[in-house]
Amino acid sequence: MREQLEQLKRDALQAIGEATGEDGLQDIRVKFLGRKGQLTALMKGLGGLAPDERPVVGQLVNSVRDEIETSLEAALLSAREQATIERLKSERIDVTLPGRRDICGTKHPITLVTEEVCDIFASLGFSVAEGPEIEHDWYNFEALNFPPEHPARDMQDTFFVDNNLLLRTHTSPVQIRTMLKQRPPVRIIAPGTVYRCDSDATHSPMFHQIEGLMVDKGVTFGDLKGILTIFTNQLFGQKTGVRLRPSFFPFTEPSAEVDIACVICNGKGCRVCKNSGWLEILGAGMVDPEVYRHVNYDAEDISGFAFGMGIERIAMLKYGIGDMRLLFENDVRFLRQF
Ligand code: 2NM
Repeated sequence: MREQLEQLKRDALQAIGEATGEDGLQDIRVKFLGRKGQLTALMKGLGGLAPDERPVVGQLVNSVRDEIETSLEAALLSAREQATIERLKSERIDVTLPGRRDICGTKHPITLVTEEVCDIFASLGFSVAEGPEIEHDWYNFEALNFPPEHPARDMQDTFFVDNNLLLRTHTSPVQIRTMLKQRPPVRIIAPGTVYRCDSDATHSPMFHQIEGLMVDKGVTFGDLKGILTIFTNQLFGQKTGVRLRPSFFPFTEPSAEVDIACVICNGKGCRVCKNSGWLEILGAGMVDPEVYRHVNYDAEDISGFAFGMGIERIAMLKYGIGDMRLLFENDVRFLRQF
């Protein structure tokens, strides 16, 4: 029995020496020390020994178990250490490698121009107002003094949703809604998407506008000219020439078109300005008393001006974009440049 115990110990210690990894060592523990292991099997023989031999051999069993146990623990410890070293080696990262950059979008030129125009008018005391893109005929035409038979009200020019519902053809209904909600002083700009039944190389059925409105006691045409000159100088540069030409809109009287000196040829005449040296960028005028009547303002008490501009045209002039369709194709090779 002693011999068997010594042999078992030698076998176990050898196996421990040859084992690789934690799993192998756990298998050895089961094989030699487990409930159905070799040492347990040997202990069954204790009963067959002479009574005076039992304690001695019993002690030997204990010491063999302790020795195997100690050796196993030591081997397990170093196996775990080795595993950690291997893991750290395999997980090592090269912190000097260049990082992967997030793909980052850019703002659309229409957004950039809208924000810039809004910022300029914010600095002049205007706040941003918004409204629905599907409008009632009344807000889009009637309140703005369009006569019942005006051509803009035609199916040819306007997208109708229903009898009296349409896609707004300008953002002026936002001004009407604002005036109905709020008494003067009013100082707002209304940026937004508008729709017209028109589609060719130079017209998109969906485009963008910013309109503005200032109403207060004693607002004059001089204020209109001053504010819009400050605006064009901020947007296109201090030395940009500005001129006003008489015009007509149903909702303003008098009305004007605002030109800037051609930003391409500096007024000398080129293809973009059709050799005139001037570019039309704004429509404007003193709000017609008929509009005030529709929103219950007293035209004897207050006055004001309004203006409107197309964002696509301004974006094309500002960034030198030759074809408007580039603004709607959303080709990232184009958009990435902004
Ligand atoms: C323009 C030109 C001139 C305009 C007028 C109004 C309102 F609601 F006050 F009557 N809103 N926008 C206006 C005036 C718009 O766009 C070319």
